[in-house]
Amino acid sequence: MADYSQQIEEIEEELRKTPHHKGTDHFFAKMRAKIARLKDRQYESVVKSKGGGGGGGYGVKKQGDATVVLVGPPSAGKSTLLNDLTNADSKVAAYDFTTLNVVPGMMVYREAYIQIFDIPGLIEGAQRGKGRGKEVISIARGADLLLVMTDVERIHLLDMIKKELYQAGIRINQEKPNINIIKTLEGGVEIKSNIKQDIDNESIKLVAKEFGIKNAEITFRERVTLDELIDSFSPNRAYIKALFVVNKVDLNKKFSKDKLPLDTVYISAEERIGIDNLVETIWKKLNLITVYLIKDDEKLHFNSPIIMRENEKLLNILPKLGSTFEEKYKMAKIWGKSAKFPGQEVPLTANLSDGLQVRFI
Ligand SMILES: Nc1nc2c(ncn2[C@@H]2O[C@H](COP(=O)(O)OP(=O)(O)OP(=O)(O)O)[C@@H](O)[C@H]2O)c(=O)[nH]1
Ligand SMILES: [Mg+2]
Repeated sequence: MADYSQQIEEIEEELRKTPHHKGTDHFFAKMRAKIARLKDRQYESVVKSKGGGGGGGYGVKKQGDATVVLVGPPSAGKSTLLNDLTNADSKVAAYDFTTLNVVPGMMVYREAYIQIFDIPGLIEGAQRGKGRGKEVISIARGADLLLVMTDVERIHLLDMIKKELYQAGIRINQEKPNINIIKTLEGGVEIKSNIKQDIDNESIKLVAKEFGIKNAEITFRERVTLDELIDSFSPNRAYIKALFVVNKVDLNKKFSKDKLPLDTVYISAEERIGIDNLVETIWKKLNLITVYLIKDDEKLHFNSPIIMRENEKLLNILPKLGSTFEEKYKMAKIWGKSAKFPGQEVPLTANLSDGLQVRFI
């Protein structure tokens, strides 16, 4: 395996020595893209050697309606929390690295099956493979929601975790940059943007070239930073929602919440303080909704719920019913919040809403 870390380190060192000004803009764009490319290759080689991404080298399968992963430093109380929330029995102890593998648990809330993964602690340098870093990060990439967790005594470690995740290509609570890249056969790189960009066209072309793109139409629909531009070329970026959790509030009631996001959740996993609020916040962050399928011969009811996501459409229900259903229906009757009147007939491209009752016709 090529020594990517050393190459990355050498370029980073060179950038540290180079003054940043207009005259060195192009050099920086090119080198930062080069680093991103090397990190992608490094990641790909690790995934290959460990046999599969997403579920990761641990060979755990995603199940249920959504997957939540607990990330945090050793001894933050991740396993204690998993045991609170699910039927799992993950080992808890007062020393670091008690958990050495992925321990799955299932939480049932409002009829949704939410899978929760407890994983080994994440330490500084994880992204380069320290501790069980690579495996931990590959599990985290598969999450629908990350619970980024520390305890009252070590709130500063949230920044370390954020940094490690970022370095590993995970973008938390961030939208994918609105840039459209269409590869073409000839004509060089054509750049279209209605919004003035801070990055000049030459830098954009240099970044594209680093990623092996010589001909393309690149359309910007928003103003982006150089990092966001590089992100949009990289195949290994994961955009994942995160919720910050501070544990062990029983130990210290007077810690400062100043630098923490407003929606941070404070708990004591051991004394079960704040757990109900945490569960409700997880549910909200996942944007899950419940819809009810009404068969041809049935009256309206709220039995056999189907868990969907807020941004999905009626047609996204069909694959869950079985392969033969996708051809069969073209319309649906709906009852509930998003129906203009009870039993409104709508096309399958109509949006879902929580509590909606649906009869396909
Ligand atoms: N006071 C207090 N202690 C807690 C709380 N939650 C967990 N602990 C203790 O903290 C220690 C570590 O808990 P674990 O749940 O094993 O932590 P972990 O994050 O899974 O640790 P690793 O598996 O090593 O990464 C244990 O001694 C727990 O009893 C809490 O809310 N309050
Ligand atoms: Mg543990």
